[in-house]
Amino acid sequence: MFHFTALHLILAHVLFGSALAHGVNEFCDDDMSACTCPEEYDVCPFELVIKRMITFTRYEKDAPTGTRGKIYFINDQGELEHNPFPPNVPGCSAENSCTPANTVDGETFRSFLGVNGRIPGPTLVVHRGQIIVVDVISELLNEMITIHWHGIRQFNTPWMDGAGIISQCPIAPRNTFRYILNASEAGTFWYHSHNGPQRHEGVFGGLVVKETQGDNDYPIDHEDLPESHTLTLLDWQREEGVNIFWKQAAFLQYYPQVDQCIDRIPKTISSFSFPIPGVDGALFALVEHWSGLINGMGKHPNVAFKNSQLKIFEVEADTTYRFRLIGAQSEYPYKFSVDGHRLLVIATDGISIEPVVADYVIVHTGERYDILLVANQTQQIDYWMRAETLQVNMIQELPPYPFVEGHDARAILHYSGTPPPTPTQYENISFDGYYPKECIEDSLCIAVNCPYQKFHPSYNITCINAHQLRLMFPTSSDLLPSAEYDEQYFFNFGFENQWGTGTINTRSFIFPTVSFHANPDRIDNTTFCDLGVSCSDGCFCTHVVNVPYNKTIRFVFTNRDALVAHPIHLHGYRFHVVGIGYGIYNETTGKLLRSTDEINCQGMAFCTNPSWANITGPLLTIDEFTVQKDTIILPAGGYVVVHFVSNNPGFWPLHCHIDFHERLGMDMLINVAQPRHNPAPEGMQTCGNFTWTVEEFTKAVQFDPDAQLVAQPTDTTENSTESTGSQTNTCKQSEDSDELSSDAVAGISVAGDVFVVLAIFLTAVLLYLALTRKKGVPNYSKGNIELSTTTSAATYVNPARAD
Ligand SMILES: *[C@@H]1O[C@H](CO)[C@@H](O)[C@H](O)[C@H]1NC(C)=O
Ligand SMILES: *[C@@H]1O[C@H](CO)[C@@H](O)[C@H](O)[C@H]1NC(C)=O
Ligand SMILES: *[C@@H]1O[C@H](CO)[C@@H](O)[C@H](O)[C@H]1NC(C)=O
Ligand SMILES: [Cu+2]
Repeated sequence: MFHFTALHLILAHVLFGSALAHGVNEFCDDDMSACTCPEEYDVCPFELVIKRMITFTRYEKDAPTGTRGKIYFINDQGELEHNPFPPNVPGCSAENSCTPANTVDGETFRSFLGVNGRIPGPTLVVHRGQIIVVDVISELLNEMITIHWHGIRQFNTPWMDGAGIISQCPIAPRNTFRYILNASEAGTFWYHSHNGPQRHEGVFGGLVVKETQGDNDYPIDHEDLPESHTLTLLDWQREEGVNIFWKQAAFLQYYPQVDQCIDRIPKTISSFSFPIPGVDGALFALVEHWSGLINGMGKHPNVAFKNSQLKIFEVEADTTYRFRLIGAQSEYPYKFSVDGHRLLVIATDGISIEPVVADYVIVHTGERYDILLVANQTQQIDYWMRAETLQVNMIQELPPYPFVEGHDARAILHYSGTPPPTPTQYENISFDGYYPKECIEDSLCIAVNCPYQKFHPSYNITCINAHQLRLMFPTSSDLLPSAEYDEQYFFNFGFENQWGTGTINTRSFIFPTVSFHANPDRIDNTTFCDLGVSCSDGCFCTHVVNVPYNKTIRFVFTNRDALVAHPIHLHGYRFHVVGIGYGIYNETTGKLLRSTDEINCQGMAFCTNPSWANITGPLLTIDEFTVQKDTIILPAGGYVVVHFVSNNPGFWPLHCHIDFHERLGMDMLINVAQPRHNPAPEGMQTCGNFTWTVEEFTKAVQFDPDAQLVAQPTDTTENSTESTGSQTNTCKQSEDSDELSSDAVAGISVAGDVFVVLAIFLTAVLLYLALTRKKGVPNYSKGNIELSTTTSAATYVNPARAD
């Protein structure tokens, strides 16, 4: 498929020495949904061109950006048909070569952000050890943009992280910005806009780093075809991001189902209700679901199957495939399943885990899950792949409450050998009325990564949650944070202030006016949060917490308002998930009664200074198989405890990955070891085009702060959280100045029945996992894993299986 020669290689090297020339990007053009860099390349050049486009519109390729669009619709034969509007505008033809139509959900005619002419952008496929060079070219009219490389840790290059304003001056219209990254680890990553509410308008795509030794980096035989088997999940919105953002900010909620709210002043709405909740009664979002897309394709509930075009994934019978799921949603977690097939979950957030058999995998925004699917079914040729919200209709008093229908994204799994189904055939695809199988008492279904502790027993669905997953390969001892952390920080995520905006410890994030990394000397710290004073009614400020270098850091994320489960993402790191705690449920209804008793908020209405209710907190352990993630669901009413070694200096955003929550202020910066921050390369200090070379990148990665720091004391002196916030802020003063405790050691303690129950539960889980682990003392090497490379998914029995 790819023709390259030694000459190309030499050419590439020569060109990258100075600048990336157009045309080098021969393995990625507008018509490709995936772009693969050949394994032989050292450096992988890509171009991503960002444009605002209109859905259902094909643009003539030779015309200037945004012009000569032709409207298409999906007719009753399921084919794209040209709507001759404006009159006398001819459709696309062999002479008039056009972009794809981007029909999204078959319904919503609006603008979106196209990457290389499509939504989503192409999946970029590279190999471990390669250097990725991406020129992002903005052809936007008035918006600034950045691209964040989600899951890539950017050691020594925090200014390549693409966090708008934080790591760089956002890319202005008609500018080009060159990102250079190291593909140092294999795994499923992704890229997306990190500036304004843009991501879910289309600026995202997969970034898959394959192992270099052939196809498989997992000891179960499988076909790994990231070009064709990467799925991005998106809850597609009815309106542009800024519209929804400002309506939500004004009224807290947004009602796409109410026509009057779109383009007419509402006159008749007398009662508002929150969006439909999940089984625990908590919400998933403050914006109701509109339609779901898999790889940019889906079907709005108003649209007939024959008038939709869905993504079709081909498989050959009796073969095991890796599918990579990427949670690109703006708001809703999706429960992913494939009719008639069980899934073997083998990786999360780019790291391999011990395989877990599952019927459903829940993927929230920011998360990735890799699954193996054994294509061994024989009854049919086509099966539904479903990504459904977890919303339930509480139309009856007691569970099981039925799941909401139509709030889903569909794709098709097609066994090859016959032509794939056409839209007029979609509605004939069904599977016995049950999917992926019937969940009954004798044969429970398994859901991985529930956003709550459990389903009510009446559902017959067992949850295996993120902290119960185990790594496939042990963490090497030098990278393993200890159970006895050095510093502990509490962050309460919610809508806890008098304005109902997104908050962390009652503080709504406001951006600095210059980039932290590009212009560190020009930072105006008068907007910084003063962490030394209380902010009990809420504050708007630039929330920065300083973290010392190379310590074991514990973060405790809490969710005291118990309104919405939040997926929390930390840039620059992959943390170890050592524990998840949950709220208190009514065992009869399965609904949350209140948030956990383990977190203390000093009786405050808004939780500005959370701590453990019981001084030492729960007993938690960590070992070399403790799962690592970069995005974790924080259950409504519960908490998540993560550990990491603070070995990556930089200003790293910590935020809820729900786009609107983040923009509403549920965001902050973790400032790790400021004296060790590598200065941004020359050229990034001003806005405008930025280009640099692979040689310059390679040099920057080798930055050694110790060589520059000879005269400075060790930075353990800056481990207090007070140092950033000496400036004034808008909050009332209060006695309460002990912002963050830093208890030294976790221990056992007893404070109330709930704590005991939870401690027993956690201990039981850990014991269970310890007992069911394969034998042998891990020696930090791959060789100790007992699965042979010929184990097949069909014969593998998962020891952690709950039934
Ligand atoms: C920035 O790059 C674009 C090409 O992407 C070019 O047309 C423009 O002239 C450049 N501007 C400057 C000031 O160099
Ligand atoms: C749990 O729900 C049931 C049914 O609605 C109710 O009767 C009971 O009082 C609730 N229990 C608590 C502790 O609220
Ligand atoms: C297909 O493979 C799964 C293992 O993933 C196994 O449980 C199931 O029984 C197989 N089904 C058939 C029809 O062979
Ligand atoms: Cu959130």
